[in-house]
Amino acid sequence: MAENDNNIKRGALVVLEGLDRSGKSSQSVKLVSFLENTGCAAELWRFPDRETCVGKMISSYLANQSQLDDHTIHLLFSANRWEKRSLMEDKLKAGITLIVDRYSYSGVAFSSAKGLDFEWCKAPESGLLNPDLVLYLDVPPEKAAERGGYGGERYERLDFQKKVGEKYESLRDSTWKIVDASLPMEEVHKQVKEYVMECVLSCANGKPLTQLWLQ
Ligand code: T5A
Repeated sequence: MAENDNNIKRGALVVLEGLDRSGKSSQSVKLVSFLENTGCAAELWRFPDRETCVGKMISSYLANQSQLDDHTIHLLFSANRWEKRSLMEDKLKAGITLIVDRYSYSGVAFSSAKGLDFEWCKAPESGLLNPDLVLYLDVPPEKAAERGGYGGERYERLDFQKKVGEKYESLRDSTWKIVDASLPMEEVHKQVKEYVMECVLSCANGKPLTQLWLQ
């Protein structure tokens, strides 16, 4: 499928971001099923990937079953993305669209909201694959907190989620689309699928695969 590394016909790298309980997982599942129904090869990915050795350490930390220094857990989240980078590239070059539930932006927003330096947080993410589209599911933290299962994990506190939302604002670039995620689930799906179809078509026609946050 590849023509050359500058302009390859490939799958799209689509990332969903947002506060805890903004609806990322629900929308990711709906998107993959929509794409498959239109005959487009698509896979659902999520970070943290809790199945790897690194992912198990992260999962235990998030469940408050272990304690780690803030810098250490930040680097583990990043390592968890690096360990999947080459497989992601292979899939995209094979024409498979990846719908990814959280990515580097979560890494930077959550760690910098704890007080770590913003640029320091970005550094280990530099060189990962650059998403073609970032869908930010925008919901007031108070509304997200009313949704099912909130409060079970380490970062699910209203005051902290407000800070995370501010950090996300500093990360926005031209690949981002802001979606009103306080609307009913089907309406949110309608918005996101339009953005995604446009992106999938442009990657299928040939688009360079670039790297994130390189100087
Ligand atoms: N983290 C993550 C870092 O600190 N650094 C990193 O590098 C990374 C990758 C785990 C935590 O790790 C942090 C961020 C997180 O705190 P996670 O496992 O993705 O990340 O945790 P959550 O974001 O909390 O994932 P959730 O699955 O819990 O939330 P989602 O996916 O945003 O929401 P979803 O779809 O599961 O929906 C939650 C509830 O809301 C309802 C659903 O039915 C469900 O009950 N809902 C709606 N209700 C009304 N209207 C809508 N539009 C709705 N959409 C969903």
